[in-house]
Amino acid sequence: RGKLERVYYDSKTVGVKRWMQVYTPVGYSKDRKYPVLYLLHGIGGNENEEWTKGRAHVVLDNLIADKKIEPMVVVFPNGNATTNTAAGGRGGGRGAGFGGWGLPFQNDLIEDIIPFIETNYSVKTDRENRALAGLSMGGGQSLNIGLGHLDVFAWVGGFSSAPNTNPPEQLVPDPDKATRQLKLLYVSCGNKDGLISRSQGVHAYLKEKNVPHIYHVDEHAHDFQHWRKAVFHFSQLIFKPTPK
Ligand code: FER
Repeated sequence: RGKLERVYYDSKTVGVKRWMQVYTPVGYSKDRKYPVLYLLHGIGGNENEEWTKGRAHVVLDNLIADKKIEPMVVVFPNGNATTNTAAGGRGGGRGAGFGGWGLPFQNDLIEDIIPFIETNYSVKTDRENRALAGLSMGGGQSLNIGLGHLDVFAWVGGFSSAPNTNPPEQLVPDPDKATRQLKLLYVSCGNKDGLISRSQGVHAYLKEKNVPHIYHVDEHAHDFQHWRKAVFHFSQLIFKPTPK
């Protein structure tokens, strides 16, 4: 089993100390450097530690034990970057521009969280060793921020992405550039999920523009049956020779 710890960091973006959970794999050692997956929760999450309550770290433990994935550091931030550190989910969630979930979280991730992780953990610091994925609200954030920062992330995944997802032509304004830069773009949703039209729209646009991606639809709804499978699948594709 790896280790989950709560760490506090100074968010210059928000102006307060915030916290996140960091998973280090079994045998984590400063003698080696690890790739990093940033994994974002949904609107009901974080103060409830959504991904880890959903046992995502156990899925990763098992895949590492089976040598199916690279040992990696996984960061579970709070995706609602407001001064109310207890807010997590709905607090400020649906305001104009989606409150703390929009630009504030983008800045918190890029300017505060990633530098904190790269200073305090033994990790690789190039784009091909950073992945960004999330569920629902966090799926929308991952597509928005990840595709908007191809210089930072080479692997991007949106699971059951919510209505905060930018329109596809805004997500990928330059299909050739995205095709060149991305190692993986993964879009998944359950076919019983009321939000599936967002994922369908992204997939249709990517297909039309010939941007390589994985589009995975299963039989689940907006729930952890889908998300556990998504993280099981996505984590086995990242930090490896490109599946393209
Ligand atoms: C919405 C429906 C769902 C919405 C967000 C969600 C902001 C997010 C759901 C989740 O994160 O689980 O209309 O608008």
